[in-house]
Amino acid sequence: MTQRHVHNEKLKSRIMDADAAAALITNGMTIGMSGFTGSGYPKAVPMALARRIEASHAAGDPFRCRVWTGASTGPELDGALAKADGIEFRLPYNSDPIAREKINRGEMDYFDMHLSQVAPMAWQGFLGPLDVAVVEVSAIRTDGSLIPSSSVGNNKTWLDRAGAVILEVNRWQNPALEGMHDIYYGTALPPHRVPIPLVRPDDRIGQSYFRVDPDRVVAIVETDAPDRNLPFAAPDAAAHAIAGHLIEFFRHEVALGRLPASLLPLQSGVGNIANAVLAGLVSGPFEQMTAFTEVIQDGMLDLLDSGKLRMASATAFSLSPNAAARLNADMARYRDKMILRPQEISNHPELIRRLGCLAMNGLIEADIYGNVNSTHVMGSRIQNGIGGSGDFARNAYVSIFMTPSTAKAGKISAIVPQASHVDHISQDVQVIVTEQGLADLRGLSPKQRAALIIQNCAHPDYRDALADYYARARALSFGQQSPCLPGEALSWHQRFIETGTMRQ
Ligand code: 0RQ
Repeated sequence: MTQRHVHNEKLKSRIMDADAAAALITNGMTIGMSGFTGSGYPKAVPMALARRIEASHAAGDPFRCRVWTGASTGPELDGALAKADGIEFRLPYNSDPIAREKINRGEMDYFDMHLSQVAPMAWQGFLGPLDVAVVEVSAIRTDGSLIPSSSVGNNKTWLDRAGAVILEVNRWQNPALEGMHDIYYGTALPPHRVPIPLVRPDDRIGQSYFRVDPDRVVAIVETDAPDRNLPFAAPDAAAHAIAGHLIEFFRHEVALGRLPASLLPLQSGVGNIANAVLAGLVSGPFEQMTAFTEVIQDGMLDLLDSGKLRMASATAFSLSPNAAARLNADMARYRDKMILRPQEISNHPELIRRLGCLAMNGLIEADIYGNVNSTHVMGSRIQNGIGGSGDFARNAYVSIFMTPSTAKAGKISAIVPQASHVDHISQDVQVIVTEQGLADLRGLSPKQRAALIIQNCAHPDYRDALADYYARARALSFGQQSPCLPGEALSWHQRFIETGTMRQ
């Protein structure tokens, strides 16, 4: 195998195969892995580690690890390690189905946390020691500095904090990624923190490379494997309707002078609805837009290509195979319009507030007062995690949540009397959009919100049941600020568990 992506002479001597590198990891270690929304995660060492763990189970001497990442990874990491029963503890975000099952069966501890807080908490020492970093990079330069890969995530922190460093140098990653990244080394803990000097989404405030202490690099593994790039479903009618309502809302805000004609920096969650909204903006009236977000997905590339989006700042890519090929074929051009930063910067509450981001995220359910559940089905079963939605929702200029009005082929209403779990309190939720319509909740009392959400957002199949509940809550509730009938509100969910449908 050619070594053309490892240019530092000293580090060349640490090249080994994945099995030899995985053998350096021992029982109970905490591993900081790269990876964010399926990009830039290590692909060979976790698989080798999973094989070793499987063998250790077979030999009756099992070991398990604690795994920290940027966000979700891919089947070669979370999937393989969870399948081998090798993860004892996981943070901060997971979307792998095998790991999800383990967590929901109570066999894996999971700390679901705000993505902006991972690096600061690691530095504060709140999370315990970090034994080893396993980080994918696209190349090692002559001076030993590292060219980051297709995600940045928490890699800067893992490389600085870990006792030992294992690097995967992935030749599949495009060399033209060099120069796209902006790695800011100016963060510090209180009382030494200073303002972050970023005032526009396109500001570059750091350097293009990670630094690493070469003496702590214990292994380098060369790989040549693609990221987990999943196709997006073509937007359905609901997604188109949601995009339409949202674009109409933005138009209205511009007309009232509450948003500039180029809007404000966009943050868009992951998933098909978010992608459809971005696609809708391609034919919308807004020009010279910017994005200050976590993830660059297909819709962002389309917006860049259309010329409507001037630039995008994020921490990772999350692309379909076709979009990844498009990006790779034209990386040098896209590089000038994109910046990948550490997630403590891409999701920094102070920057989100200062820039005035328009936050657009998905949800599992919202209640009639606008409390949003983004994470737990029926209040107890984790879907993915809060991800960056909390970082953005609380600090955005306008905090928008969007969802189809029903889930599971219409059997479940996404609008409920009382959320079975709350990630985003009503104060952090300013607009809710479904295919039925949009509820602008800014400045409204809980009772005003309830009337609007039921009327504008609930599916007609559930509107009467919600209105009936609300009327009885108005009559019978202990208090009248946020009228509620707790027993009945929770039975709304119970009914689904018992009958498989909420429909009467
Ligand atoms: O289940 O996969 O078994 O069919 O939840 O729902 O409809 O595919 O929607 O992909 O947009 O995800 C909130 C999970 C929405 C996502 C959430 C079931 C549904 C399906 C997924 P199946 P859909 P989406 C930036 C911001 C938190 C992180 C975040 C999320 C599955 O948006 O993870 O915002 N958000 N990050 O059937 C029962 C309901 C349900 C339901 C949906 N009411 N009851 N099941 N489902 N609603 C990105 C990052 O931070 C990385």
